[in-house]
Amino acid sequence: ASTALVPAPVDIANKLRYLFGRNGDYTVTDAYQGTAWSVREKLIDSFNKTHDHWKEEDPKFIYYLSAEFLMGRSLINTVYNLGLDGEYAEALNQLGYEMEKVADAERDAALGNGGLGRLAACFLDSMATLDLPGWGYGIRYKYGMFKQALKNGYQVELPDIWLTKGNPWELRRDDVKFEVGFGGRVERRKQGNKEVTMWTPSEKVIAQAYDNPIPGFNTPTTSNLRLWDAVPLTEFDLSAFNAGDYDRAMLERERAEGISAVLYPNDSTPEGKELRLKQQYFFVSASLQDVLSRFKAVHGNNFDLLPEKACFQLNDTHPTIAVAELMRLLLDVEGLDWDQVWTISTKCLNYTNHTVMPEALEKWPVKVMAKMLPRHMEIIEVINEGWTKWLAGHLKDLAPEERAKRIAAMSIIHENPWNKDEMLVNMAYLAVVGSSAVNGVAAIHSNIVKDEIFNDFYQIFPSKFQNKTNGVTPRRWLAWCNPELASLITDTLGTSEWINDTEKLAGLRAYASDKAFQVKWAAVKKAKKAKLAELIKKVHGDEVNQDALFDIQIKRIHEYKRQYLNVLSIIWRYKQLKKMSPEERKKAVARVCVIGGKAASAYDMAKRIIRLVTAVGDVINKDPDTKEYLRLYFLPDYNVSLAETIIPAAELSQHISTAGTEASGTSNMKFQMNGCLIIGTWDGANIEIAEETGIDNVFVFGVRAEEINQLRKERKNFKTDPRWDELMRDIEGGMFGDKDYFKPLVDSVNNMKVGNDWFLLANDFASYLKAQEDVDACYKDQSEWLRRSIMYTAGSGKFSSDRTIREYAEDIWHVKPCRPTV
Ligand code: 26Y
Repeated sequence: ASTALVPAPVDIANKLRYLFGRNGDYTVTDAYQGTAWSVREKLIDSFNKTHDHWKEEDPKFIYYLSAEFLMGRSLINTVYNLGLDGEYAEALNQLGYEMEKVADAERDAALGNGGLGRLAACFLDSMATLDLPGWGYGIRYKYGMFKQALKNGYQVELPDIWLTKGNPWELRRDDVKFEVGFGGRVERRKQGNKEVTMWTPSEKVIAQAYDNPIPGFNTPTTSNLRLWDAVPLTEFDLSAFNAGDYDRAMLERERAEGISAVLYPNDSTPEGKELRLKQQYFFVSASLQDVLSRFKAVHGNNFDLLPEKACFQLNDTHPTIAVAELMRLLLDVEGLDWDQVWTISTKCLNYTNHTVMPEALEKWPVKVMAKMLPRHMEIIEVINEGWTKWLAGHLKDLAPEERAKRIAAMSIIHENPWNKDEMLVNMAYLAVVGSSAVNGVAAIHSNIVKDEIFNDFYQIFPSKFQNKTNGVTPRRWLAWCNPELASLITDTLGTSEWINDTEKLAGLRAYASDKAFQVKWAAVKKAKKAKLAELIKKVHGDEVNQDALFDIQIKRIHEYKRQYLNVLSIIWRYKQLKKMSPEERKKAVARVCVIGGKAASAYDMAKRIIRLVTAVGDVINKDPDTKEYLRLYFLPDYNVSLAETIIPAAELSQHISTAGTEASGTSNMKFQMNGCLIIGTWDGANIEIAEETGIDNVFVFGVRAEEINQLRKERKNFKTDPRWDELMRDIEGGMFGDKDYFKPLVDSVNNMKVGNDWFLLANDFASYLKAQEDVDACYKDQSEWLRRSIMYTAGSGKFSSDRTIREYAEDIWHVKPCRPTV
């Protein structure tokens, strides 16, 4: 029976009584657990209804294959998306709790590193909201992204133990499991007059499905994120235990569980670890087997129909082994021929690139691949043979050397440029050759994809290449994380339709200069700033000036994102304040600067940058001359939930990557939606944000992407700004202590070292300081600042992931909405 008839407060108490053995005297965590387990049932009702409908209609599905889904918390999102917020807020009130506090007891599901993982989560929200038949597929990591703590100002990493209290947002599917094999050998046998290929893996594990229902907003649709857990085969094969081989069985358990144990905490700095390839194959194989088994249940062996029923989006190169796995399943298991399979497979697959950095494009040694996935290595070799042969024909008009050079440059299997004895499988090339569409994630990035990274391929298949500018869900990133601003917007526009149609936010432009409206707008920002101030107080014990400009940079710590440049400008500001008289200081714009983000555990330079932030903060925040005017805090353990508190409070956000390096950025869109001004380079989605907001409303600085190559060549002759030189001497001289530890940081941007300052901090330094002066001048004119702030939100319509997903659905997936009837 449905729980709909049980009043929510009773249902919450029932859940606590029967699932947790609690009888009154609840803690906040209890209140969360009871609420979550109660909401879960409504979610499952909606999930079942949707899937019954989809089963009946049999529409084409999109499967989003991603090694990462950075979901964050679910309670608030679920009750709001299902329209149960009033009912549960009221229920909790009756029990003596406040929804917001209760929601705070939930642990983040942090199964992702950063932008790429969070994008996947936003996409799921939009797919469900748009009623698109679609699932996410990934790995149910037992440990997600590490928790970051600070010890004496240095990053330390702690395990993310997120499942210990159970997970009300998932459903284990005991009837959905698949075998996934590794290693072993490949043999050919005659079967009648046909030769068949048999792969006998030396190792097998079971992929066990867990479903995570994804509620759409303002629709009965609830879709699904299916995550795979790796468990040993012996669990299901009692004879192994009966044979008395207990030790071996236990070892096997450990080995199997190792596959889904932990998310690799690297963002864009790949480690060629075999376990990572194992993870990739594990989830890809299970997902493809799952899709094919459902397809066969309805359409039998009519595989030519597959591209009309299923398509897969490869979220970066991480799931690219799907090209070979789909081929293998159709060739070896289903017995189709190569040509037919190649046609089907390329029709079903599409690839999104998220990075321009060549070192972040995955390449696996042929040796590793041949050992772990011998049949796949064979298939890739055959694909590459066919591909290079086809290329030779296609390029027949080129001079022989030129042709050979071009073919070598485009070969999926090629030499390791740093080690001539090693051959590599280039996963990005495999993805480009093996799929129908290839896209970048912002206009500038898609151009770099076409003109630089895959230019040879673009020349041959121009129509394969597309742009799909990223977006973020306006539900989580505006409506639910900033309900105060959301009600002001709804009251002003006279409708809440903007939550489904963000283009309606443009209606706010008419109020941008309206004084009365500006006052209300400012009051919301002030309330959100108070919340962030509370958090700073909790973490650092300091009270901050809530009238100061809240200046934020939150993202993974990376040299190309240039948090270091931000710190340099903060030090410069500090030095200027020190020189001023107390009277002069009173005229300065006060700032509270916040930096947050995790450094990959092996990324030494990024860890030094974190230490520089904390060391500079220690000096600045204590200085009685300046502490009224300038603060710098590092907020540890930046994650989705922290972002939901920080972003609504931000007045200025920094997106200052070297032009041409940040594929898109997505937090820039979240800040924009929340009326936060941007200081940024002409990079990634900043460009499109500036176009939508009005370029004069954005603090743009720095060199352009087209200039970068030349400037890098000339960097050793670059005459650095005297202020820059002074700051380098300060850090080197120990102004912030730890001189030896900071020395490599200073060296990394030193123009006397050929090839150094790769990210051109020194080149952008002067124009950055100038842009910061413009920020101060603008902030002094609060009415102008507020006008711009309103223009940001008003201009953010384009950056809803609903728009992005609609474009994917129309231009790449060709899937159509399919809404269950209520
Ligand atoms: C190979 C492995 C170590 C690896 C793991 C994670 C490589 C890359 C990543 C993550 C990349 C990532 O998050 N990229 C970001 O994707 C966002 C969504 O498209 C972009 O907005 C952002 O600019 C880009 O850096």
